[in-house]
Amino acid sequence: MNQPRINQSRRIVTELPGPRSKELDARRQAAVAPGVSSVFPLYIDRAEGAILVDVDGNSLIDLGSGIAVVSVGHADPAVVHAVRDQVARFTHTCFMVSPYEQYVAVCEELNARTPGEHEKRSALFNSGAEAVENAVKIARHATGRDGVIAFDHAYHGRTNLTMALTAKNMPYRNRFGPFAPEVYRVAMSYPYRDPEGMTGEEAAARAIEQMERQVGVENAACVLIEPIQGEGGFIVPAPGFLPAIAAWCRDNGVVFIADEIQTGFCRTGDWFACDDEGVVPDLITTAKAMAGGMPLAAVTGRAELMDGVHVGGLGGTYGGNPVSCVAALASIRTMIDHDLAGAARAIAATVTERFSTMQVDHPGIGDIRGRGAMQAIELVRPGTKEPDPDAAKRIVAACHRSGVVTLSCGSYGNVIRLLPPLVITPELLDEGLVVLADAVASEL
Ligand code: PLZ
Repeated sequence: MNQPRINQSRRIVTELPGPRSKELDARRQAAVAPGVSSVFPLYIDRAEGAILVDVDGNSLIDLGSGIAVVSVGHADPAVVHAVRDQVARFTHTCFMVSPYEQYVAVCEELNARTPGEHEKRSALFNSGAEAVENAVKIARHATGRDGVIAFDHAYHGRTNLTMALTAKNMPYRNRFGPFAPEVYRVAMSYPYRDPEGMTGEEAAARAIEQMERQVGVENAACVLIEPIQGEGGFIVPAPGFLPAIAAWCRDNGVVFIADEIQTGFCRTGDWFACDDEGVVPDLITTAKAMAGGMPLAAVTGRAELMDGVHVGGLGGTYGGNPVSCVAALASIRTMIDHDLAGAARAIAATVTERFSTMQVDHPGIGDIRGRGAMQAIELVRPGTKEPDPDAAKRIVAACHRSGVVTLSCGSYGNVIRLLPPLVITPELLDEGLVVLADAVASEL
């Protein structure tokens, strides 16, 4: 039953994409809706650790983790074992019909590990967007207010409400409206692009003024924020920003929701990004890395908010699927047993050192930022802060041609981000960074 172990090294044996990938891509063109795109059409056959093996036998270094999902690595033995065992036991009953322990155990883990010592409850869903939708439902139910406040550069999903909450038009919103009402947008703390020297407290005051003027406290159900923005460009707010926003929410009876779907579960070097400044959200949304590649998402929050929702008010056919739940329990175990938060901090040290060296030679690297194993460079025209999205495209494409999966992001499309599996070996990370440095040298 066991697959042969995959060597943790890069090995390119065909042109990229190879002939089998090209064949599959031709079938795809005829069968798959083009609205669903792929950053690089190499079709994957299997994967382990930080290596993807494509259908032509090429071994690629994965510095994206399927967008921050396989933090425990591809085919983590504990996850594989738990999933296999659960599939054979039972795959579905619907928790709303016949409950099972695995769901309860995941909620216990979430309640214990998310920020804050208060009494908590959790509810499980399938996708990040669904978790965000439910967090808003819970906040509205608890407050009896409608207004939802989100930030510039935010990304919260592709469903109708979460599209409304997402800041970027192309590709997420364009021609997909009308959007859900009662969504407001205020300024994010974006140290690289804010006025020089603006503190986190000043940036928070700017956002709070907008909230009070545009929405009004008595209409604001919740403030929703990614503690470090993901798709928007790995924007780390200035210190003091999040605590000041959270304090304003507390003082005004507004529910503070942290969207930790991309930042959660050891990615930033802590269990959650909010831990860094001791910020305690009222509600927190999680997904992605929680279940090591199986679809699972959650809302976790203060018992008094969560308990307010009427019985039957939350749910869904597949939410908290038992196979996903055991994958989550195994992933969390792996994070603890292998100190993956510590691993994320070690990755940060390696990556930021390499990025700083690159920046010396390349003034097109305007900013280096991130936390833990969530690191990025923002590309600009040298001597300016004018975004250079073409450079990002060229560099990402050059990495792909060399067998290293990197991703771009950012409101301006000019940010290259790294989200390696936290179990990546130092040698493989180094090799990936050398390829990226070569791509920067040839394309910038
Ligand atoms: N909130 C903070 O990062 C998903 C999006 C990929 P779903 N980010 C990857 C794409 O282009 O669709 C994300 C996120 C944050 C919510 C979501 C949404 O999570 O599981 O994709 O619905």
